[in-house]
Amino acid sequence: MTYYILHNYRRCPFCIRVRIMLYLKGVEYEVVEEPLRVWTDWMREWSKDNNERPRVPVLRIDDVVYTESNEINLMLDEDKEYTPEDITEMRKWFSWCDDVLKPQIDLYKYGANLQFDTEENKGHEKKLREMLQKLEDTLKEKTYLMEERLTVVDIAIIPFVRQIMRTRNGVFDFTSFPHIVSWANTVLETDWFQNEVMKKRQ
Ligand SMILES: N[C@@H](CCC(=O)N[C@@H](CS)C(=O)NCC(=O)O)C(=O)O
Repeated sequence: MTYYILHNYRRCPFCIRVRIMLYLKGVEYEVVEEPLRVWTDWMREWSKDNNERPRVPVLRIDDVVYTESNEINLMLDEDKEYTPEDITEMRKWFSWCDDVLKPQIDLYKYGANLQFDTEENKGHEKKLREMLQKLEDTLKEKTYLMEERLTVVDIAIIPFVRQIMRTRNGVFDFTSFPHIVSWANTVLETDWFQNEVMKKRQ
């Protein structure tokens, strides 16, 4: 029998991506919690041997080790047939999320150089709103980003929308992004997300 182990940090949006996919695929897995910076011995040793900085998620399937949340999800989703054009479109969304949206969320959350400043935050919020507008405009046309069903692309981005929703007790005003909210809630408000994917394990 194939054995799955996920090195995980509960609130990490990258880990949430993978836990959503594992749930949707019905995969049973063991969780190893990684309190960031106090890595488990396995994690420290694996990173040292592979000359990689320790980061979660890491998914181990028997003896094979997978890193990078979106790559893990594509691999878990391999029963779906995607054309090369689909993959190109998916990777565009992945890099928009990880290289454009995520850094802006970090600025909005923590400030430049982790120095939060109320005045500067207004500028960070404005920029974040401009980015979310792109998502809102796409979701005006369709229920999900790529197909008429939840795909790896939605699963990649929804955990980051959740992060914005939870920053400073939900102060971010989503009134002008109704499509983003209802799209994200097709995952975030489900029982399976709240009780299985976000289950507290320790
Ligand atoms: N590109 C990676 C990013 C993973 C990542 O940055 N994880 C964070 C947790 S949210 C982490 O492990 N940070 C520890 C560190 O960077 O030292 C992925 O998609 O899996």
